Amino acid sequence: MQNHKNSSQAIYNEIKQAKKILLISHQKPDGDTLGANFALAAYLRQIGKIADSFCFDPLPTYLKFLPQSEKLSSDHLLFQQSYDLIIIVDSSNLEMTGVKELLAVAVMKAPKKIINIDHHVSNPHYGDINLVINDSSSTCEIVYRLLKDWQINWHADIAQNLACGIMTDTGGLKNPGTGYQAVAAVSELVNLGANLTKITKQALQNTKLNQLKLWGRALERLTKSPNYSLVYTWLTQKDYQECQASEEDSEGLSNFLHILKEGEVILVLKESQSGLIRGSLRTSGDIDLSQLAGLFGGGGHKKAAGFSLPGKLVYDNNRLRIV
Ligand SMILES: [Mn+2]
Repeated sequence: MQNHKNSSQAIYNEIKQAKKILLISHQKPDGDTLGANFALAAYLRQIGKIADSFCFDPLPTYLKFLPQSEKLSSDHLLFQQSYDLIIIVDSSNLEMTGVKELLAVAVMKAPKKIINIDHHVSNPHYGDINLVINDSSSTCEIVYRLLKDWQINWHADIAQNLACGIMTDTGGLKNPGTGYQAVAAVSELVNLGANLTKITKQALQNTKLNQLKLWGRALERLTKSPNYSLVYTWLTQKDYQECQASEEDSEGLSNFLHILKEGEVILVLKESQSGLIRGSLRTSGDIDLSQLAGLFGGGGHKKAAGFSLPGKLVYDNNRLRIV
């Protein structure tokens, strides 16, 4: 915790000195990276700073309910502006921002510090100041602790964004990454104005019909490995086409499979259009999946990780093969 307190103070000092701050979320954004971004931006604007929120990809429709989300920009021209400080949230490496090169150029032109706030185990501490807490449920939980340390004046915009990040990254306070701190934070955020019903309806219970049909195919194929405590399933490009679903629609499936009683490890293999097979691993057990995913060149968290391999999925003679 000593480390956390030191970084917390260091980050506060940098913010105090800066006038104009750029906040960056990871590409293909989720509720956590954008919640952390918008919460920090709301706080910074409150204390009179200029804060710009950036994400390589546009705001997903299901997150449009987040306060101050309308200010999110995907404009690369932002990187030509002069910022005093850059804060990157929920990105386990610089590649995840999608703007690694633009960042490098911006820092070279006018040196400025990069603050890295994240909860991924595989984060290599790429920032000048790094606040990486692996056992945090979410980046929003870390930002919550920061804002508590700084004794800010809370308002509902900040609370709603942070609660959304914790709720989405923990699957509604249910997945194994959910600790006491996450539950306590959400409880207090509700007291500070967060609306959990709205977050649940907008960001957690928002599965589309075609998406469920696609998941249905994967559910039908669920197979328990005879040798390992592993349950796996798969989706092919044909499945996406026949269900009129996009690759994005398979997201959430592996988290959903946490409801399974059997299997310590859940593996979902998905054929992507790019010729890669993406694997998502989930566990409720005491296994470090980031290491397992690492064997295939992937990474992630202890309880949730992923990897990609070149190839296609073929199922014949009751066997699934990668060719
Ligand atoms: Mn996260």
